[in-house]
Amino acid sequence: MGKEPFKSGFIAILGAPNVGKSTLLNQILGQKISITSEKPQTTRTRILGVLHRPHAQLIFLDTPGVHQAKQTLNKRMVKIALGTLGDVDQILYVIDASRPDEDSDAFLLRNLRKVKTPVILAINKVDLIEKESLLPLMETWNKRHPFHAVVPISALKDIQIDQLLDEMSVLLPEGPLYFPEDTITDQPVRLIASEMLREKIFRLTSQEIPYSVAVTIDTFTEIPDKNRVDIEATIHVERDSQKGIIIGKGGTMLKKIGSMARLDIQRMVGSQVFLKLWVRVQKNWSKNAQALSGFGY
Ligand SMILES: Nc1nc2c(ncn2[C@@H]2O[C@H](COP(=O)(O)OP(=O)(O)OP(=O)(O)O)[C@@H](O)[C@H]2O)c(=O)[nH]1
Ligand SMILES: [Mg+2]
Repeated sequence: MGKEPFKSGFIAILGAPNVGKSTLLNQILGQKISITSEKPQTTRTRILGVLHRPHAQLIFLDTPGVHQAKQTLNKRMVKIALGTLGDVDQILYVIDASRPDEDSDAFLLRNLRKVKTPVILAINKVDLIEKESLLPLMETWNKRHPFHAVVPISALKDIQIDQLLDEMSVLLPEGPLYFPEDTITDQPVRLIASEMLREKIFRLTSQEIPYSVAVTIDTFTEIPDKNRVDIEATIHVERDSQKGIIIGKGGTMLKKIGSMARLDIQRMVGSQVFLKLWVRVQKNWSKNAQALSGFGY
């Protein structure tokens, strides 16, 4: 018997906003590196995550949800997502079985046709639908694109994720070990920390607030002999009124954001975390090209 070949490659996770792309990446890795929320347009940048299997290395690129964007920030997000198309070995296309997004999917499928990259379709959130509606949905989608495989899954409930990984591994080309065995992501810890903060704001606030917020880490100081990390971060908003909402009555909202984010960051760094937060108004940053680049978008 010959030696089993080692397979590896880059896989872009693409789909409409809110279909569960980041939830799926976290479930695959068994670790939270990409933030999630019940609101669309949560992910703003390309998030890399590496899965090590016995005979394969799967390198995932989580991307912002693709939609027909109008705002400056959203246009950049879509550009980032579509920009992965040509550079990957495989595409994992994710849809939400419980809620069609015709416009976004039609737009994304048009872009998919321009590349030759093989595509696997993951029909996510099957935990939310009646069993009988799955087969017709699979048939409809099979007609829309020559997918290499169609796998119904639930990212949240961990249903059929192993089957999906098997399909993806088979389809990967033979290749090298791109990342050392202990690499999970290329994102610096402080960047993930800023994202954890942004996630809490996405989850705790409503209307335009989540979309008017960017977070930067000002200082990140490890104090090994105290097994502690001290972090100072700034929450940037676009208007004075938003600053008031983020701080909340008597500072309650800011406290809530801080304590929830602290738990996530502590789990990630494996030590105690002291978190100090500031709120700053930077007028209309989301429409300003220079400000966007400054925030890494
Ligand atoms: N019931 C159910 N909910 C899910 C599943 N997967 C994701 N969700 C939920 O769907 C919402 C969106 O999940 P995200 O992972 O943030 O979606 P996304 O595709 O990354 O969204 P964007 O980054 O905004 O494009 C969250 O509330 C998740 O908990 C699933 O399999 N079942
Ligand atoms: Mg996401």
